[in-house]
Amino acid sequence: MSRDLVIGAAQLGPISKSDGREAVVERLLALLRRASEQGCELVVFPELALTTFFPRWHIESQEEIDAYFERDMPNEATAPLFDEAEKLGIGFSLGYAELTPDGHHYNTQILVERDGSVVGKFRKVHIPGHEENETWRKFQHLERRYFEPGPDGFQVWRAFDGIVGMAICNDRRWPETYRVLGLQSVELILIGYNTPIHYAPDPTQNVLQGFHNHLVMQSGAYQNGTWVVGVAKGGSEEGVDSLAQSAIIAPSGQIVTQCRSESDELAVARCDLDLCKNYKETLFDFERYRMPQHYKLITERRGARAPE
Ligand code: ING
Repeated sequence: MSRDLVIGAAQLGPISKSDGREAVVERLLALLRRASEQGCELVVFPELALTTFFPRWHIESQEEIDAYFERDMPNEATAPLFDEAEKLGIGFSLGYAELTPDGHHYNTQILVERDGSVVGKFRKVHIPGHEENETWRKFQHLERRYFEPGPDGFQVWRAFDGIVGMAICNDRRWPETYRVLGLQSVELILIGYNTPIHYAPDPTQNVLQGFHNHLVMQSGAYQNGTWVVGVAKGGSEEGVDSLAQSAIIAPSGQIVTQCRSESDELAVARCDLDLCKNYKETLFDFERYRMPQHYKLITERRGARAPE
């Protein structure tokens, strides 16, 4: 048996501060149309895909901050993307900054089915970086100032004839993300990211960014028997270099396709969701082999504690 889904990882190059959403949506549309020509049924765009990565700046004015957020989805700027996708019969997932009617700020990713219906929204759980302006840094990473953690955790949805979950950027570094999705029988995890190459708290990690990116996503895929699609906004954006290397990863943990550039690029793979069974029903048969009575510390304890 096979349950093939053709997926496009739609990597973006940099978005300047001065780029309007309309210009960005034109780039998304170009990738969407290319994906359609290549037979894609699902296109995955990166985290915060409509604007520049604004948490790199300390912005004083709440009005200026809120201008990076979307109050509705779709809205005027993104309607052409939703309309074209529906017309082409392609589903997509898109990351953006969300300002809810009751005033919550989330780092959000939406999933839309091939018929244009909204499957669901995921709000980033692990918010990285710092809260206060740290002037010693070459650039800021103020996600913890601008975003609240998503209140709904990690959910899955029945969509695209499979079981689909989402995670955003820093979420991908945590094994709990994949496991919580794995325990809901996830078959496909969609992840967008913006990862600056320079890591100010420990620059020895700079040279390892590409390795760590693939390390965590390949491990998460293998250890839970799921497909993982990781999509970057990469390249040099407002003077900050960000990792590209978008990839589609099989339940074996192998990368089946990967972007080669740091700009707008589509990487396509035919993903057989039935391949998940090879892992979920053998080595990682959770019901048979997991020992949750020995995993209690994972939810009981937040920080590590050394023995006396
Ligand atoms: N970016 C980062 C990531 O985990 C981060 C978090 C912050 C990395 C600072 C390096 C330095 O890739 C996002 N957008 O979560």
